[in-house]
Amino acid sequence: MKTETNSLNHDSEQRWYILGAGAIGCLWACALRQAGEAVSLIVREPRLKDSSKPQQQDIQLTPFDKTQSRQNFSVELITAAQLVQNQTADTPIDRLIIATKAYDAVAAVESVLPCLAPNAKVISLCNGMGMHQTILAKLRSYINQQQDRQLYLGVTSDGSLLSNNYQLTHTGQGETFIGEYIDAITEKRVKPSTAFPSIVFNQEKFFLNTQASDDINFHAWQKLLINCAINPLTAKYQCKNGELLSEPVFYQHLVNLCDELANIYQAFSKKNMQPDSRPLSAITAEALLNAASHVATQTMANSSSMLKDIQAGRRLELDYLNGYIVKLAAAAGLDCPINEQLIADLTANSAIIN
Ligand code: KPL
Repeated sequence: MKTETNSLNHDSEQRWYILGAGAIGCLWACALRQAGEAVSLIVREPRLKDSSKPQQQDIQLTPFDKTQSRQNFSVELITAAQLVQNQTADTPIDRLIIATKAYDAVAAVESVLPCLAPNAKVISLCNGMGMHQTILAKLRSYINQQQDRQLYLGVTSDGSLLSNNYQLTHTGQGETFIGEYIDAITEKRVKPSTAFPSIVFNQEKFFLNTQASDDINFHAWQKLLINCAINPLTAKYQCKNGELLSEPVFYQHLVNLCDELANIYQAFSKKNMQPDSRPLSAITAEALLNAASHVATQTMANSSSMLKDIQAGRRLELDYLNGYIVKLAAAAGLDCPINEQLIADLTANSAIIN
């Protein structure tokens, strides 16, 4: 096993802060450490041995390519309270990754707002939609007109599994599209956006496949709809992703759900042509079923994040997935009985488990 050496000095220019020490947060931490960047994972207090000070932690990564040996990457674990307490003017956070559950994202960003640099670049790798507008408003609320914090979306199809004690397996080599989030309803960008730190696009140094996108809305919507199709059905039927295609009853449910999702999406997209994006109406029911089937095939032996959440008794991300779609449907005056029934079933189910 290889162990990389970790520089402990706090060179704020090169340090990335990651909110959320789950599987995706840890995967990005390893990729950044391997590329020579410093990384701090912002964690909740109980994850520290001594809550009064930050600590070093090794993450052991099993790479996607099984011919490569396992590697240890050392990162700093720190709490938001410690960051706020110890902040000085010359150590602001200028690179922040949000890798929490969707429902925790706004509060997590708020907890580090006082430490964010005026020109900080913030990227959200969260599933779901409905929180980005609020996050952008929070980022902008602390600065004056001349300054410009930017929010990016990272739409990722990488798969990873984190077990206890920071053992991480990169289970699926996907790709991540990165583009600036622009709230089309309230904001038309006047200043051209500056680029996201180039290290994450350096394919020689950074082991994740990343691509800059000038049409991030399209990727974000596509991922949202795929998650809305696969996640609640696998949680309802307690099945692996691939079983949605092989069990006729599950598959028929998937077909009907994709139909309803695509209808709502198309009604919404006709009303809200995004100024910086290709027309959103490119996703038809058939295209969505194909895309969802492709992802279910690629990840056939995996449990979706919602199935894992329900099995672990955790809160579900429904409000930011199908719940978000239900809100759009209501605004467009459309019925969405399949989505509503799924939400009702899963809410009842997770209440029993909890
Ligand atoms: O992103 C996923 C998730 O589980 O949240 C999919 C793509 C559905 C893979 O399981």
